[in-house]
Amino acid sequence: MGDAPRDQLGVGMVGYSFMGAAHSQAWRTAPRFFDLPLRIDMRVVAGRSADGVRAAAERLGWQDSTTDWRTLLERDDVELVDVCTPGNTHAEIAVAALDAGKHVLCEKPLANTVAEAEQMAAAAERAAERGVLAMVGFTYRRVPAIRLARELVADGRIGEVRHVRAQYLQDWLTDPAAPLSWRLDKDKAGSGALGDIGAHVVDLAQFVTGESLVGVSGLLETFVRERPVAASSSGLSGQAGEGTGEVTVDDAALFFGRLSGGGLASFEATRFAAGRKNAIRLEINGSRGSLAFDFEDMNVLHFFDDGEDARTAGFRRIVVTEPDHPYIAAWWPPGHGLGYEHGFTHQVVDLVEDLAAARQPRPSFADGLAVQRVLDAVERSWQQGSGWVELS
Ligand code: SOE
Repeated sequence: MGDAPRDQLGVGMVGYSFMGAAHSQAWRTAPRFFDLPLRIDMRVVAGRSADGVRAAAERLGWQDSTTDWRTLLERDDVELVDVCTPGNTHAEIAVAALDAGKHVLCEKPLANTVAEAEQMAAAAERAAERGVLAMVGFTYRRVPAIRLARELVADGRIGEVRHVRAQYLQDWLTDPAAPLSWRLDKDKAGSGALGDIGAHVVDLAQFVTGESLVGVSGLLETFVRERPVAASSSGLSGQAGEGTGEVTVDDAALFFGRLSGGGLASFEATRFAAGRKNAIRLEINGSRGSLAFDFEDMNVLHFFDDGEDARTAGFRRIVVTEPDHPYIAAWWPPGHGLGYEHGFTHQVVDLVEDLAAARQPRPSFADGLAVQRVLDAVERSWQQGSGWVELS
């Protein structure tokens, strides 16, 4: 690139809570550690409360704020809209932004229903014909150890995939006094643990193996059906207010499926795994070896090579902090490790590089729709007594 001036990427973000803060730090940090082909300009953040959004703009580093996300679409200095709102608003905002010629980054899961996700994927396809691109934010794809796992599978290091064992375990709802939040409201979130965190492991299983699920069977459970209404909330926690309300989503989801290559996959997503804070566990057993990952030790990937001398073979603990590992060279000296927020930063890096190259970023809205279809199939299976549901 030399010293030529870079084209600018003006960003407008909608929503400024937990995910908005995570995305803001990524937009701020990416150009400070990576040599990006576009100059990121954090133009404006939108949110419903005038005071709240003004304070968020100040705190998170946005130049301007607004209470009306539609104004982002009218601004010539906004080239990309980053959607960090609850799922029930994704389709409306993302479709309007794409139709207005803005690139879109949309938080996961893509939508609350398959119908909305289809509408979004169709809008993305239309927009792509005009060079306007869309991506869904399955950020854990950008964890270096996960990216390395994908490379090893693609290189044939574990052979044909026989088993995927995927879990996403959290415990922020074990206390029945934890108040209701939008994540417990079907109208806003679409589903509970299934869509919020199960979606991540479905995406990871398909991403790392390079295969897709062709059918599933599932079981959902809501352990605590009534909770205090929230007087206020911040991130995943909140203050209980007066009275109680109904939990309208699942607390936990258990499902299994078959992969397109013939392997078997099992999934567990729960917010009731006491002591498990953000345990994303992925184990893949192939015909030549295995891989295992746990986000609670996110800088490590375990690798077993079945071709090794049986006397010394065993799971190898690879510390994924070396310059030869994905994304690492841009960060700290070898061995110093990364955290939760780095996945979001890498997401921005990959997205900006794809936009500059006019290349479809992945996961695309079509990829997000594929995950949505799996979530929907799990729900339908549960409604039909956990019967098998085919995915085309
Ligand atoms: C809550 O379960 C949550 O914040 C998810 O919504 C995010 O996608 C995940 O990264 C962390 O947990």
